[in-house]
Amino acid sequence: MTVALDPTPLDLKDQSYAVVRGLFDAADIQRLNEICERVLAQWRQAPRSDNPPVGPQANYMRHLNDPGYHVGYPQDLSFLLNAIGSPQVLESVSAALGEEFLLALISLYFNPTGESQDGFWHKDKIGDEAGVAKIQETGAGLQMQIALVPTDDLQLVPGSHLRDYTEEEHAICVADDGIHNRSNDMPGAVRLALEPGDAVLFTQVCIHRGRYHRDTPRRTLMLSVKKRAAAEFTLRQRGLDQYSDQPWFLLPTYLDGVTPEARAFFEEFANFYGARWKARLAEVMKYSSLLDNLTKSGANPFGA
Ligand SMILES: O=C(O)CCC(=O)C(=O)O
Repeated sequence: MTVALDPTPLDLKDQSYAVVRGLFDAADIQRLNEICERVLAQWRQAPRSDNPPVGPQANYMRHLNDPGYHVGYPQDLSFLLNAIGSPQVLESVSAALGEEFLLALISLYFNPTGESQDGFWHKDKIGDEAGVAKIQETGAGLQMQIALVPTDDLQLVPGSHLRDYTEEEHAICVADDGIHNRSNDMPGAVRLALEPGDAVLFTQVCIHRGRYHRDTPRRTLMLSVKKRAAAEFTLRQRGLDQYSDQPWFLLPTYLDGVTPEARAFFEEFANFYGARWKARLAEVMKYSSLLDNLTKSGANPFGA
């Protein structure tokens, strides 16, 4: 009998994905799940960014590590950061990429409260960033999804990151303005079944999609990382974007309670983007003090 084995992090370069079983134990997953549930409830009431919009069709939220979601719960924030920066997470990512990498962002995927939908097949649009890595086969970065409840909502086509779309894939993903891109007939697709504490890593440029069924509970924490070469390229070309704009890392107490190993990972991110966040802060200060002075002087800021 042949027993199918999960691809390991070293296999990501050929397979587009890897599975790590039991990355976190049950107690850690329960705690992470409670934290994510609380943050999700707050996000639904008072989102701290408008992308994606809150609503019945929402199925993910960004930046769980925004401290605005943890006011009064500082230990939740440090627990989350310690999990994301834990040795087992960073070692798995490092083995998969084989290259220096930085934090990109932390997200949560969840089942919608509105209509059920099968997601659309796609390769993430990362543009020229895809071409700057030293090891092309492991891509520009990756996504690591950590199951907080049992899930088989992620599907992907192994090996599809190494090539363009086949004719059949093109017909599903791209042709006719994408009207077939939720097809359930993608050739060669695999569905990833994860138990709580298991993780899947996958490269953004493989063909993949999620499933968003109202009655299928989903709580999946996602760490996105970028290779340093890709982060340098994108920062040079486009400056900060909605993902890298995480100025809360400048707060002196932000990493309180974070272990030295995890701290090193996050400090690298903060050192990389810090000057850009500070430059933005200086602009805001310049304009807010101007506005203050205009208001005090009774002037109409929009007058001639
Ligand atoms: O897991 C999902 O629902 C989809 C994830 C996805 O499309 C992505 O990370 O680009």
